Amino acid sequence: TVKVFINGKQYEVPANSTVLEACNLAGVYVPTLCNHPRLEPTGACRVCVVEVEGSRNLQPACATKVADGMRIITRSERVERAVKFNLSLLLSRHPKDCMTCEVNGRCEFQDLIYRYNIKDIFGGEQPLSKVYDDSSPAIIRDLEKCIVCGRCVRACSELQGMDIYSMVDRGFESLPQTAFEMPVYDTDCIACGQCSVFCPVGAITENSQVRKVLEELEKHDKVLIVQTAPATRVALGEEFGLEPGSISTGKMVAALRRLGFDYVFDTNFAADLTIMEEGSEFLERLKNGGPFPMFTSCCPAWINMMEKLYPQFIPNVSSAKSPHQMLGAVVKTYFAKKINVDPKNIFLVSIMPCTAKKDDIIRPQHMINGVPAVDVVLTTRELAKLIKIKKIPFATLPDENYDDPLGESTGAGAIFGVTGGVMEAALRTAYELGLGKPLGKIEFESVRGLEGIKEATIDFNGKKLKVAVAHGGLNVRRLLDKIVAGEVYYDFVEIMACSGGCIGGGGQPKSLDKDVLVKRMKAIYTIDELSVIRKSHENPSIKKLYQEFLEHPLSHVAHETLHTTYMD
Ligand code: HC1
Ligand code: SF4
Repeated sequence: TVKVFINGKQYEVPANSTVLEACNLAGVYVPTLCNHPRLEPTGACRVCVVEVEGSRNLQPACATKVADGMRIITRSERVERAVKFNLSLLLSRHPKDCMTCEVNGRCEFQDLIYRYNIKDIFGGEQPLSKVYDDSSPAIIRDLEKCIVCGRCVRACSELQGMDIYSMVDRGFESLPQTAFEMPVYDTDCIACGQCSVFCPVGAITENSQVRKVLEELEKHDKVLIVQTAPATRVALGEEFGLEPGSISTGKMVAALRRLGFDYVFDTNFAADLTIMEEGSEFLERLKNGGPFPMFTSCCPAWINMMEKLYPQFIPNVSSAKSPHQMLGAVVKTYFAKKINVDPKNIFLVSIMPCTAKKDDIIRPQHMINGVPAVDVVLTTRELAKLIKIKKIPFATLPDENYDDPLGESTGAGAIFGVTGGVMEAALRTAYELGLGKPLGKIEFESVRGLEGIKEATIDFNGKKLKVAVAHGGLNVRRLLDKIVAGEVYYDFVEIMACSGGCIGGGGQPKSLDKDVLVKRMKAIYTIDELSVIRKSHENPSIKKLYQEFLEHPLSHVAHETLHTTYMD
């Protein structure tokens, strides 16, 4: 540690801290905009400037390292004047249509403008960028709102390894642009939405369907069904002021009923169903000799990446649809029949931590007898918005349960929401179904945690299975490149395009908490631990669904309903 003085008071801070981290540790407020605790600092926006004794110029706190004995001033007239000037400049080239902005009320820039009482001193005469890109079903880029912080560029490159954007200078104005200024959907973009989660303003947002869902809820001329992903329940509360990692499953279900949905089903149920199919597929491949590695298929951003950049792996990816598609397919066949309603008159919404799922639902392979299996995907953020618009008092709602028959789930289904979870759930079931004997210990610790690439060797009745788990596009690409080069061999690989898996999805609440993924991850494992049943094949509702409709895993009807194909 080193000693620093902040506004005259002495603190001890880790020697490699930035001035910003030191101030945060000391509880001293420093405004930030381009900085994000999960991205490399750049000092671009100069909103975090401070005085450092011995330096002539103000220094960006995010990009300045502490030194022993450093004297830092965060509160002075000079600092205040600089912060206000920098904010005024940004505001002068920012539209003033906050009323209709997707992130109104949740905008880091708006908060600073309010806090520093910035008036539009330049009169908003600067020309605004005209880039409006709604080519993607996943995200919308409205670059007149861009404040050039570069967080989207860094998220897409540093975390996702996709490099879709770079800062292009156009006179005094730079913008995060795609190569040749192509519509983002025509690039290699995988629709993961990380750029939208890291955008502090409304320049990149999910392609919102809130109005569409409001309209359906108000018309209510169809049977309205909703399903919720494993990872939404451990993050939704953050939008209502709860700590990251708060589990709000029961309140979320209650809110969805108050919104007017007729049935609230659980994607976790379908995660159990996925394990039945995918686990059985893996056992088949073990019998038939491959192809290996088998890759998991539930992450649609990974599927986009695979089809665009690694099409040689098409035969390797499990043919199992993702859980929310399986649930959609079961709703529009089995359940429609059960309630005697034409599938055309069912409107199914998936609440997902993910923007790529918005892209996934329009794949032609996912049509069920001429209707889409899932009609609309809302992100966790959009659900929060809907709940707020409808003035539902989230924090004081009672805990309610999911509806039958597609609402019962196990701990194995729950852990789908975190990196390593699909692998662990699949191993729990493949082991017991394959070997016909109970697992001693059902936790597979070696595939847990937030390390980017995890490997394990599992003893499968004498056969040593090599498995790997990767999450976050950059790690995924590193692992795949090694597999392509023949440097490593695995039997089974789980891939999630976002860091942390779905808990860190592009549709999750934005967070400036650097430990947000750890907190959400812990919540997911708590749900597993508290579950009475923790293996997918022991889910009674799954057993019943096979008895009444699907016959057995990989049956003809299961293939027709629950499996898919890929294309390059
Ligand atoms: Fe996921 Fe999945 S776990 S992909 O990470 O397989 O989005 O939460 O819903 O479908 O179950 C996301 C989460 C989600 C699917 C499941
Ligand atoms: Fe990059 Fe993902 Fe944004 Fe596409 S959606 S530009 S891949 S961060």
